[in-house]
Amino acid sequence: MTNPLYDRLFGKYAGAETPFLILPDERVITHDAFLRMAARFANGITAMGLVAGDRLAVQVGKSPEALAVFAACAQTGVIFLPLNTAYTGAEIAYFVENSGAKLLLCDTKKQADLAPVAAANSARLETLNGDGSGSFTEFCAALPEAFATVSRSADDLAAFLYTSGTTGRSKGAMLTQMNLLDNAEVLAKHWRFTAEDVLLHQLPIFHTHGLFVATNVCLVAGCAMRFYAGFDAEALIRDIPKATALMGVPTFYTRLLDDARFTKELTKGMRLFISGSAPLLAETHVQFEERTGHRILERYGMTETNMNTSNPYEGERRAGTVGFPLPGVELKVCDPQTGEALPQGEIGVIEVRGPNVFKGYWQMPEKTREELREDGFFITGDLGRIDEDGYVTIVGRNKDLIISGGYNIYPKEIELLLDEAEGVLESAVIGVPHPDFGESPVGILVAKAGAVLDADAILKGLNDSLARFKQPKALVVVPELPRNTMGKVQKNILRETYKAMFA
Ligand code: MLC
Ligand code: AMP
Repeated sequence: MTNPLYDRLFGKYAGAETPFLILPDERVITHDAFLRMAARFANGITAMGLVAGDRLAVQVGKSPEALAVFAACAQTGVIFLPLNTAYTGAEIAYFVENSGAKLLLCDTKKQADLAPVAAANSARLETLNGDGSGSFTEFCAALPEAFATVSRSADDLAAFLYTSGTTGRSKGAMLTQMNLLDNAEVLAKHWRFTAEDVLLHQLPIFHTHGLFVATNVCLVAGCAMRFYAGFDAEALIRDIPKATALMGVPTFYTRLLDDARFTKELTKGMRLFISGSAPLLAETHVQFEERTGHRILERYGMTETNMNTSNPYEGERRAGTVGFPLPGVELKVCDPQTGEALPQGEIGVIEVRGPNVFKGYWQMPEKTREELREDGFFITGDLGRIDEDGYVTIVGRNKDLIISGGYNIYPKEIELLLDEAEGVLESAVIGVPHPDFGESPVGILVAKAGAVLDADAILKGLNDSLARFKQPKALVVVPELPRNTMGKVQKNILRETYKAMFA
């Protein structure tokens, strides 16, 4: 009986009294203690009637318990479906309905809001709070600390991560055990992680970066993580001398650079700073090196593919590039119209293939066919170029996507809501450079004849439907939207007009 994901990430630590999670109050959870908690949760999930292949949706604050739910899913073969804590009840309703989740875990504060969602979908609802309390942990408290691991194969599904699209609703990316394992093992080796490392973990654990990259790499290497509820610059400054590595989105690094206490002296014991999920400005890379002497290692990935490329550990970490395809990953730059591979140096859509690439979108065979070719290449929608030394540079996107502080925001989702607001004739949402978040959404509105738009009321009206981080940071009213001869809104003109809005 084997279960590759559980065996290779978790099971191998049975009895190991080595530190796994170090909490801000210096409390240590060893690998073995973590495994025992996960086994209790595996017994709990099983007692609640879930079996391998069922979906368990979690919208919970970051905690050791939340992470142990992921391990319990691996051990039981249940598919783990983490959800952004910022999502509204309306957004969660879609994920629960679409995934057919049997169990939904949420914070007690969200319980009243989500009870009707769970009931409408015949899902069980239990609570798990950021401090580890809740009905789920109470249910599991007296259960055995051992669980007979359910047999699974590398091709079985391990997780669903929902990702939005340029049109329509979010799609559940189906990730197999192999997708996660292969990538974590490649990355741990590529970035030289060992049991001696201590990773500063301040990313959320409901996305690829914090969950599958940061956590799984540490589990492969056997090292400890200093584990925080979220980004906290004070805690970073305090704890950097006790750590060796940090993984973050570019906002982490620009914020650290804004702090005069972040110096070469402070970071002298650090081995590695890794950035990803959004473009790191070459200028940030240069400033970071000037300040600390460290060259940030930038890598490139996606929910559907895990990590695709990385700058080298040894060798030149080239600012403004995302490095080379990782071992086992094939990457080509293709003509967006024909799909033909383009000659080196030309700009086109990046396509990738390898054991890291997902299995498809849950119950969306057409969407899967549109993006995942029969030969296994996934069309990323990112525009890139490969230089003569083989470094990949992302130059833009062939998809209408805004990335704010590492979170993806699809303009269409916001435009549909703005178009419904009182007095609005039509809208266009664009991404505008933002000093903290990299990019932020701005809504451009056209009023119906005779209507006077109230921007504050329109923004307030989004609160029930749209997570705060997706809401436009500004609304602008214009007489009409610029259109080309085909009638298509020219967002490039709008982006140019408003590019200095947050400068
Ligand atoms: C928070 N807010 C944001 C935001 N995060 N607004 C825009 N964009 C964001 N990313 C808003 C909140 O709604 C709130 O608004 C206010 O900012 C304060 O919230 P907060 O929670 O205190 O913010 P903070 O802790 O400062 O968070 C900022 C952040 C965080 C950048 C640290 O967003 C973050 O951790 N981002 C990482 C995202 C990530 O992990 N992405 C990986 C995706 S995987 P208000 O108005 O209510 O005050 C992927 C694949 C790959 O992309 O390659 O890795
Ligand atoms: P997500 O769907 O949340 O996984 O976001 C994936 C997207 O983030 C990619 O398609 C890219 O557009 C972007 N991305 C990730 N890493 C980088 C990077 N290092 N540089 C530029 N864009 C990146």
